[in-house]
Amino acid sequence: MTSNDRLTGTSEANAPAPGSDRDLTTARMADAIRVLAMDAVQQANSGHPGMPMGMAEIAVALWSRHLKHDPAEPRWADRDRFVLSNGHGSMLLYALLHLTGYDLSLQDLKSFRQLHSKTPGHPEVDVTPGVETTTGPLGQGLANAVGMALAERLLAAEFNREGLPIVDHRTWVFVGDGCLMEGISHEACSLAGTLRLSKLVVFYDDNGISIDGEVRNWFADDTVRRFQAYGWHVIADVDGHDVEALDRAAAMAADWAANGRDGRFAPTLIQCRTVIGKGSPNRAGTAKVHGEPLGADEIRATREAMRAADGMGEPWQIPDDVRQAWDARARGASARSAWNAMFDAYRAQHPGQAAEFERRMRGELPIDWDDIVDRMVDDVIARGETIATRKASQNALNHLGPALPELLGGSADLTGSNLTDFQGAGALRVSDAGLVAGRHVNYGVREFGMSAIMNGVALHGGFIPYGGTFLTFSDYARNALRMAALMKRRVVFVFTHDSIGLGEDGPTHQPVEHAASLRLIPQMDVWRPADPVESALAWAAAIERDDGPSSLLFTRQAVPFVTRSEGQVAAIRHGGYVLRDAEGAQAAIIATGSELGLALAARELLAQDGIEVRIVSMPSTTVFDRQDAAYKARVLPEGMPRIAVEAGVTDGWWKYRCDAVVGIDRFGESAPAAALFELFGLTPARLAETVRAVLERRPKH
Ligand SMILES: Cc1ncc(C[n+]2csc(CCOP(=O)(O)OP(=O)(O)O)c2C)c(N)n1
Repeated sequence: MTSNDRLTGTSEANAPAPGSDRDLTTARMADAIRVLAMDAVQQANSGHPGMPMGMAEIAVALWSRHLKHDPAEPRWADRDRFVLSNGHGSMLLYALLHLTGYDLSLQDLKSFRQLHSKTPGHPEVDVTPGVETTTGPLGQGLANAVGMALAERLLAAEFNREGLPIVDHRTWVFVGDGCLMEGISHEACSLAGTLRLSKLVVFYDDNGISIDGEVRNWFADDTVRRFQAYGWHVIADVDGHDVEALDRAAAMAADWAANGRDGRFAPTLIQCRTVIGKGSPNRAGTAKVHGEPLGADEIRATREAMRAADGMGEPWQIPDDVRQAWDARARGASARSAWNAMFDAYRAQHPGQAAEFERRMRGELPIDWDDIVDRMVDDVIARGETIATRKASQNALNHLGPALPELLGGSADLTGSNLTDFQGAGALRVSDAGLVAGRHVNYGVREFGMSAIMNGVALHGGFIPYGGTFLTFSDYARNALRMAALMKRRVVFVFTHDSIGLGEDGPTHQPVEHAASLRLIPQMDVWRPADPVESALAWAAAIERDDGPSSLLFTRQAVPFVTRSEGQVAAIRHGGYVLRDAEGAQAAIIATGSELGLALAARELLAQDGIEVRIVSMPSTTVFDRQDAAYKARVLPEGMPRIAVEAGVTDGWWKYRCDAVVGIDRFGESAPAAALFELFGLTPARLAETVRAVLERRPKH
């Protein structure tokens, strides 16, 4: 038996006869998408008409017959999630949101791609109501969707009660050839298959065209068998312009999502054979229609050629019957009120759980959060341990994990190195019936996939995802980190083995430029804590931050515990603070992470020579940079020479107007850590020497 179904033609008994009212209505609905996409791209003089025109019937089938949503409440917790992974076709989504009744006017469509419009070039979450995630970098939307489907399953397992499935929705995705060519689609779909995320349904826009032309010259995979090999259900060879066939495929996928297929739960791929730019007499089926306006003549010819476009003859013209057919507000309102009634019953029977669900979906921290942090910090200080900061991170998680059920951890196959699991976390596992819930996800060796999946988990709501890998592999994940920052989502990226201090694994594994390069990403907070106290507070800051991601950089090697006053502990939250000072300090050493210990030792050496220095610990430059000018001037006073030290590239430190920066502007070497710190001059003696040299260079007052 082949495990894919073939659905072709409309010959089934319940399909409307060609030319029937229903057939005409669906054709007019699809043509409405086409004209809006053509007109908007033409007006903006940029954009991608081909995909919306080619996926119009798929959109009709899904959005008018299957998608559970309420245009009046785009944030309804139990809505189906819809992800346009091929985000260049943004006009498809904008047309759908406009036509189904979201707060997106025709005027908004006319402002497509203009400054501050609600219709930016690619879909952006929080800009347009109904857009679930920011897409455009191909493949990542699909990975986000895997995260959404994972979050749905886990929340359902945690909160649903007998007869009260308050979490029960599907995640629908549109992808094109580009998404499936991208490597991240392999990472994400392989994991989705393994985890049997049956409520994930992907429509593949199999049009054979990408920007360079016919994809058979560079993308000849057997996609159906590829997804079967991942363990997915596949519905192959669906005519992507036959709404009835698409409807049946979606219904089948929805049935399998709920009940499994022959008892087997798996995500579903629906392979839709389409023609890019369908409807355009001269451009359909060509790469030319992918990403440029059709032009006035071709638009006119397209309008004339459309069989069902009566009343759509002028730009932006959508007749009332088409608007009514698309309007999803009544259906949405009734679906949501049914859910509200269920939730009321849930609240009556499980008041604590209901409140907790609402808290989680709002992304609020528990009421006793401050106490949780205080207890954690008190414990860390009392222990006073000299340990690796990765271990300190795990100790923090042992406090935070049990107290915050929304924390969902994970690692890209480095759990024992990243120390991302906490006591009692429980590993997420699968059984024949689906997921066996746990609080730690083994993402496998899939750094990019993990990161984009975590973004999807955060976008879904109900969880604060975190996941670990080695810092040097942050590059693999980089665009997902950027997307988390762009989308301002609370995702915590744990990066251990943060310098040459990892030692023998050598330059392939020793990050040099990574801390500096993560700090370049706007809206990304980067922490490189120096000891268990700073590690705990870095975690607290990352969790409290609800408007962006954080990268937490931890050492492999042990670092000395640092004593602090209460005021200094509090000041860690400013990102940089004065840790040691002296009357008449002649210079400030700024240090992060494992180099703080070095700076403290250099200070001792200098003191023996009668040179007093101030030590500034700077666990987070990104947070420090946001402090007000007065605070920054107190920490780094004008006129006090500054010497920065970090086991990484020096570039980023010059912005603090340093007199010298001690760092590593080359790749590392394979050797024990101590030998490497020696080799690169990262020793107390060399640092003290640098300070002396700076002071000698400075004019004496
Ligand atoms: C990661 C990434 N690489 C490149 C691009 C630029 N790009 C946008 S669309 C596209 C081709 C996509 O082809 P396909 O998915 O088949 O879309 P269609 O031609 O069907 O619209 C490319 C290369 C991108 N958006 N993201």
